[in-house]
Amino acid sequence: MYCSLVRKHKYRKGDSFAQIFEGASQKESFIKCHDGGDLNGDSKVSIGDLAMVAAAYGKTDADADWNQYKSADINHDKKVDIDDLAAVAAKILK
Ligand SMILES: [Ca+2]
Ligand SMILES: [Ca+2]
Repeated sequence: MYCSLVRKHKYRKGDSFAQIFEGASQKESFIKCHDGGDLNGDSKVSIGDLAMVAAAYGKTDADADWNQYKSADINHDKKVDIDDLAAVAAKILK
């Protein structure tokens, strides 16, 4: 699972420290997680999913057939590379 901190609060010039701390609180920020890795839809992450990422390896959103490979882009950085392979491999080992 990939998680990233999303800040909803936009800091403005002149914000007090109190406002900045408030903005950084749980209420204004949240962790967004996307669970990826199950590419073939069998509800588990296994070697078959890893093979699908491997098959899509090197694809980017600049490729005309990106739509058929984008599910292999586990971390949603618009390319399928070693990071995605590693993410799926890590899930298999878990
Ligand atoms: Ca699977
Ligand atoms: Ca990626």
